[in-house]
Amino acid sequence: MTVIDYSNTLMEQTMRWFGPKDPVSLSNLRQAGCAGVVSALHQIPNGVVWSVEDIQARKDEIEAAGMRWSVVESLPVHEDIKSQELGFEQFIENYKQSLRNLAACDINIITYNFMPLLDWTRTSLSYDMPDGGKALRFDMIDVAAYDIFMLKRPNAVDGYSEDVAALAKEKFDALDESDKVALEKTIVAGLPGSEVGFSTEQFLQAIMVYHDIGPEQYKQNLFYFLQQVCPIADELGIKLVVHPDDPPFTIYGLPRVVSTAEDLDELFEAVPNESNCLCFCAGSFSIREDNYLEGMVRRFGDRIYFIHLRNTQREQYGSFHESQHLNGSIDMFELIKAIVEVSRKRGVSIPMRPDHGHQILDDLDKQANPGYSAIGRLKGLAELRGLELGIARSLVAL
Ligand code: CS2
Ligand code: MN
Repeated sequence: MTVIDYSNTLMEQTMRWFGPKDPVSLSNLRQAGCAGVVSALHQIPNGVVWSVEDIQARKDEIEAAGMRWSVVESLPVHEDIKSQELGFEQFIENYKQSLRNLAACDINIITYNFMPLLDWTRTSLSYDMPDGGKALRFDMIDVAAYDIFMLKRPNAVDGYSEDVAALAKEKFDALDESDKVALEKTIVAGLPGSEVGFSTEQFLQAIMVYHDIGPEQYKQNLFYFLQQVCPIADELGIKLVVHPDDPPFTIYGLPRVVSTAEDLDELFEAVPNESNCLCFCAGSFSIREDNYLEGMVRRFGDRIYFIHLRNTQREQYGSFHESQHLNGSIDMFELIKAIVEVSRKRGVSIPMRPDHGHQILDDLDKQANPGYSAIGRLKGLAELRGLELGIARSLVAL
């Protein structure tokens, strides 16, 4: 009997699961073809140690659904560690303890980011695509309008070109009160503290703390954090994979540290430990035209332990939207080819997840975490899987 099974790709196929409250179930993920799950203990406040019991319970739940817990995304870095606020050393100790507890449960790929205040930033979570689907979008004019006229950050206008500032003024003048509330709500949606409700004044105050720190010192804060935790992670066999800045340029004058190949060179030079690794988020890096993605995969290949694949379409003035997985600014064929080559050379299967998807079909009538609807991601994963299989097989044939 001939059985042709194309389910085994070189990259381990995973999707993110936000835990029992996620409207997309583990069985949905399994049906999408996932072998692994990317998850975090979102119920535990940032900075508090993850206990072995809680980790094991999540792991058991995932395994009972026929998959494995491949990657933690994220074990968040407390804001006080980023700003080196008095008492931050205790949060570093807590971080080390969570790493020990994760290793005790055999979980060894841990994602984090080092973006001050905001995780990702978008200005629309339901941007209409021509085919009727909805996508996430970042509009530089909206950001400038918010920054200059609502946040009223001192000298904010100097950070934008004259064109952008003029368009922002026009836009702001046309917004009514409910538009303003909606814009602010979307902008702070990526704030780790957004659930505790940041007022505009508090947000501005928090931003000013990072202005005072400045980009050079902020980079040193990242290196310091890693110098403290990496030796423990090395011993535990853990890979700490940093997620790049999203978007990879400054917004609200906040410092950026993981946006370019040069940043990565500096990061790995400052902290050469083998646990200091990278989550290669194609979508985030792709926002900068000067990031040559295939080259970055080849150059930092040995440090890549987790991959996010999504595409973006760059627009005018630094705006962008999340496009279909195979169409956009990234040449996904070239990128996956580089990943396949690096994986083969290293003899490893790197976990990969489709990072976000459009809301399509039944997604449109359902609530999900922004970017994490079931069908849009399933479509993305299926397309990426097919492309990878085609590339892998033709590379063997050549
Ligand atoms: C993710 C990030 O949803 C997303 O865009 O890629 O939120 C990512 O999980 C964090 O930055 C990693 O700490
Ligand atoms: Mn990502």
